[in-house]
Amino acid sequence: MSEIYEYAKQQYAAIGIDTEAAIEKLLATRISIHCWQGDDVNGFEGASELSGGIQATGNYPGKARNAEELMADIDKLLSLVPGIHKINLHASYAITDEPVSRDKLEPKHFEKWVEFAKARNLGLDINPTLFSHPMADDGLTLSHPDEKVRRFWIDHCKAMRKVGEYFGKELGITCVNNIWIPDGYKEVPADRFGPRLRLKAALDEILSEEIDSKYLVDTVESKVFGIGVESYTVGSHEFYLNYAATGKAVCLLDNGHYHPTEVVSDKIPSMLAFYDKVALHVTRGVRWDSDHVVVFDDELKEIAKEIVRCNALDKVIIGLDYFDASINRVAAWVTGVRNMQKALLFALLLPHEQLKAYQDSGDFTHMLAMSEEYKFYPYTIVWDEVCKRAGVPVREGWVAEIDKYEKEVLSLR
Ligand code: RNT
Ligand code: ZN
Repeated sequence: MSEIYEYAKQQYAAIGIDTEAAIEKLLATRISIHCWQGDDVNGFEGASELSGGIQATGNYPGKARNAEELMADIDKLLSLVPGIHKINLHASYAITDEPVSRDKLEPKHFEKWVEFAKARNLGLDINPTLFSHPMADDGLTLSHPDEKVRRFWIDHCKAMRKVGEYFGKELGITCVNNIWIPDGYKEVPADRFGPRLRLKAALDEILSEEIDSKYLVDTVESKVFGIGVESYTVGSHEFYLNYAATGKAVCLLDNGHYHPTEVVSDKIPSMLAFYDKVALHVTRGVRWDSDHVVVFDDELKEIAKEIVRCNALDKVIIGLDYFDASINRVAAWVTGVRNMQKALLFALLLPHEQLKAYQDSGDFTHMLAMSEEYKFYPYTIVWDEVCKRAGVPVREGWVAEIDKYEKEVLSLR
């Protein structure tokens, strides 16, 4: 153990914090890393453009063009972040010889991913893909007025639950199946009720098959608006919050999906007062749901603090969701994952009991003064120790690795 880590350890011990326990907890926390940062949400179906009101802007060279390249990039990413994680897939990343219609996808079309995950001790999560597809051309899927369109997407979502169950069984790690739909209207609609009733019925049918929660957890992701669907979103926060109250699915909160002054950190304890589980898509919206790379900002720290002080590391399912095509994509990935972990470590190193006691006794002077002082405690030294123990580059050491990878691999694509 380095002298400098010993120093940090003592500083924290003096305020009742065990850095060893914090390191252990951090390294035991799997982050669900989204595969789609590697290829701008393209997938392997030869999609010509991203639809559904989301956008990856930029044209940085070197994006992964197939499964082999994406897997190689994931390997590079995993070598640069501490801990063991989960990879979050979309249906559009199925690996098939011939094109397979999304409503006909089966576990066998994801065998290669299971093989990949097994060899690396990873978990796998899944998302049905209800965008970038001719059947979603008008931006409507599960709430579509046409029964045939709804049928296609219902069957797709059912198929993906079976894939998720297969992941859970094969890997022994519960798979999260997240349903996000782009459905909404550009103009103020004439009917807000009908689409929501159709969505509710569709979800009921999709989720009607009992699947052991040891293998699969279903989540539903709400949104406030998307590009081209500015006036109305079928799957709003209230819609899914109430849907989750039926016990059929778990809410997934994406912090890019709320009004600008509304924060997910504050929603976490509200959710935990009623639910055993809540899922997150951690992202960074700049002026809108822009899905910028996650940085070590105040809201990220606040989210991590809520997870830790609610003692909910096993209740809050942490997933990432950003896609930046304007910089080296692997660097973007690594930056966000490491920041999520840094924020969790920062939160694990705070004396929450003491700060709560100040609040409960009405001593807001100490609550504020001490919270501010703790921001300058040596958590960066503990982070270096985490990286050392996990055998990944310390501090900016990983950036040189990316430069090398760009030169030797990405620039040849
Ligand atoms: C879109 C949602 C959704 C997607 C991914 C690709 O606004 O955040 O989670 O980003 O499914
Ligand atoms: Zn999301």
